[in-house]
Amino acid sequence: MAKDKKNPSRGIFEFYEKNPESADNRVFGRVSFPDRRVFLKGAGLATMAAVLGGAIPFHRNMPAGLMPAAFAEGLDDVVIEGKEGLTVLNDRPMNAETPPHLLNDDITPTARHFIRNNGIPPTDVNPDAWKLTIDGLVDKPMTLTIADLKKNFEVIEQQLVLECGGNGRAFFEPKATGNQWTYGAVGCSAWTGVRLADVLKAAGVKDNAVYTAHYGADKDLSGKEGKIPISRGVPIAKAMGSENLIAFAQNGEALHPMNGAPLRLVVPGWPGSCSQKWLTQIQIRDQIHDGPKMTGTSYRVPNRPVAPGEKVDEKDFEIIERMPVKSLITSPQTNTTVSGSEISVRGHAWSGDRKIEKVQVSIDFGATWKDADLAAPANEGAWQTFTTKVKFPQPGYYEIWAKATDDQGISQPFAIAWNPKGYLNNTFHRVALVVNG
Ligand SMILES: Nc1nc2c(c(=O)[nH]1)N[C@H]1C(S)=C(S)[C@@H](COP(=O)(O)O)O[C@H]1N2
Ligand SMILES: [Mo]
Repeated sequence: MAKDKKNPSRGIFEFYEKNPESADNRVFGRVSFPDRRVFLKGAGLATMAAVLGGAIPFHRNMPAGLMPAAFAEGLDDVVIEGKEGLTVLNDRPMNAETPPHLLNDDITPTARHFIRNNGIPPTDVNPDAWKLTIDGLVDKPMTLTIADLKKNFEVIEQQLVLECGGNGRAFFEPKATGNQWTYGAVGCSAWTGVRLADVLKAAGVKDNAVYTAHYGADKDLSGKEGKIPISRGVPIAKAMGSENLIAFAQNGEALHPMNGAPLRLVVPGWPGSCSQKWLTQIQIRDQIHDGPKMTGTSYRVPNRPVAPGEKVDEKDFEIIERMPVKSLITSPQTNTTVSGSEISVRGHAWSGDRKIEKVQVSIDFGATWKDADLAAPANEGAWQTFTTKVKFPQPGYYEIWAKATDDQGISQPFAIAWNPKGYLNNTFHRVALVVNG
């Protein structure tokens, strides 16, 4: 730990970056699940203060095992054209998330919008020749070009939150398989397109319709013709909401190839997987859609409380619908050193298809909370930006926590109930800071 002495404020972060689990053990002593709320004292506190090179003013409140443990290891050598600063979790299929401090804008730039692919995107896409078919239980099946969509329906631009159902998976214990998303499988870009509901109304949805089925042009990883990586859908009532778009532009430009060019669905507030990319067909069905990633444990959670690690029968799973209330601190950046006793805090909050009523911020591990200023959403389906200032009583190590509450009075939890595939983690976002005087 010679390096820690030279730069004590980086020390704790490097220590954690190398091996978060052993760091946690050394700092806190061996704390095993589910008893993670052991408080820092004695040897643990001394080790922590030593690696930090400073005090932890609110150490009496500090719960163990909560250090920013999951520093995603990026595949640094992967370059994605038109994307910038994303952490690549996997490159086949391509999956990349955005570090929270790069999500500071009200409208997420395309270069910073995450990528979640289940298969291999189409290449040599010709937007002028692209066709979307609406069929199944409709009076008038139709096949439309993008020009037809623009000509026949009202074109609107909306700021819409897209979040992967597995965002936050990295923090589940025991570990859930799948992409180890930390915080950044979320974005709120300005999408341009036509309302899904307007197109479905024009096609005339029949009375016995139950669910949509979405299809795209990407290929299965195996490359097998006819095998599709993902086809999900939503209940007709959700599809008829005015918030959902069939989009052909993101932030005023053609869609990025990794975000579904030339045409995609954007179904805000529901798991990102409902927002089919490279969209070619929407079929209306008389049953809950059973395409790939609709069944089994995909985008489904147990319908009852389960013990961490418990094997759950597939019949006890239900489809995830709306995404839960959540917030993200986008400034300051975590694992940094700040100077001065007062700093500005900023971030965003969202809750499925509800509004956010309140965002609170804490610098003392949740002992006290302060209401932040909260902006109205730009439109239905957009996130809401919060800002506030926090004052630190003395130099040392702090964490800034944020907690959002929606218009149904539902708040983010301190800890999340485990589920087998690690979905819907909406615990507080925590930013680690060293404050210099
Ligand atoms: N055709 C197709 N659509 C898809 C996917 C996919 O793999 N193929 N992934 C889905 C998932 S799981 C998510 S979270 C969102 C991510 O959208 P983005 O990559 O534009 O951020 O796209 C959804 N639409
Ligand atoms: Mo997803």
